[in-house]
Amino acid sequence: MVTFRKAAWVGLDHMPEVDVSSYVQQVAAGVRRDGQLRRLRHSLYANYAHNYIWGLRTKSNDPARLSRLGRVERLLRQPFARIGRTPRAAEFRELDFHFADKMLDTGLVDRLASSLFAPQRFTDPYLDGFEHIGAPETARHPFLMMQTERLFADPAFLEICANPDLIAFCREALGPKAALSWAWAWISQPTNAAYQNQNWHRDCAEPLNCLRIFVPLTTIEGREDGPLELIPKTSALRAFHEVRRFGDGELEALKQANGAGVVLAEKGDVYFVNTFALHRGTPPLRRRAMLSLLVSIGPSHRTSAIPRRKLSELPEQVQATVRKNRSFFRRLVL
Ligand SMILES: O=C(O)CCC(=O)C(=O)O
Repeated sequence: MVTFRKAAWVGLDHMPEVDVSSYVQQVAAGVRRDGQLRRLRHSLYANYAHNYIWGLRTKSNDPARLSRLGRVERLLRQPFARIGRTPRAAEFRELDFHFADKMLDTGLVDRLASSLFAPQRFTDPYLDGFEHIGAPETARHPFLMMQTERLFADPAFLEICANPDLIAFCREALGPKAALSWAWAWISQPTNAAYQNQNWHRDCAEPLNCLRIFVPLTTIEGREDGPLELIPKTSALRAFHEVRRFGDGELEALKQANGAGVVLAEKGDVYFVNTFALHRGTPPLRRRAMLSLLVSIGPSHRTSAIPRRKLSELPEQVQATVRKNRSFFRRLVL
């Protein structure tokens, strides 16, 4: 369960989430440059993002309120944008879901999967203090998260984010101010009990206008691979909007009425989800790897922890796309 924080002034030692390092830690680790102006800029941005989420977004989960606030955000940030006009974006608005067959090159997906399956330090955002150093196969823990800084620096990760059709869909669904705001890569390990996000929930602490992109890094052929399960058309539903996990039994009628389903996918397939809709991961019997991108108009409370890089520091193969889509990458690239 997410621990709901309160609006507050946060300092340079603030960690936006378990194991997402603070400005001070990043400077000490050499992944962020320091300076008086940089501190001031970071401080202002981190406080804006923190309070946008913990002061405004999480005040209430009432879908009607969120929809009103979301409209205000769109009006302020992109007053002339027309969103949801393409058939696929209109369908996404209705269903909370869009599946894109073979959007990515499978070799590229394999490259990121290799980085994730390599021996390294893994943590678990749901379990403060947990770490596993080594190969994933040697861990028994159900959830292994790749270190964020390592993920953001991975050339294959950047190449996936720079897929022109992926960016185009985000703009169709959210508008021209859609930007990459955070990302997670994790391994779900075989387990016979639902762990954390493998229980029904809504994502309740994400920006007002956002979507999540799921990129399976291993094939999801059936139940044994722990597919995402979704109840479509529930992002605007008033029922079940409390911030908690829900039991299968509680949602049975809704699942029947809306046609809940699991998402099977081959490597290279990508799916876009409005994760304010009811969803859950399912416990896999085989090891499963996933990349998920958060794309939004406003920032996530974690966004300020992204050490932004110069365009010239990015791998050459992504520079042209990033240059063409500066707004989409504004939170990653200076
Ligand atoms: O593992 C999955 O497919 C589900 C992830 C999920 O529910 C979440 O991250 O909120």
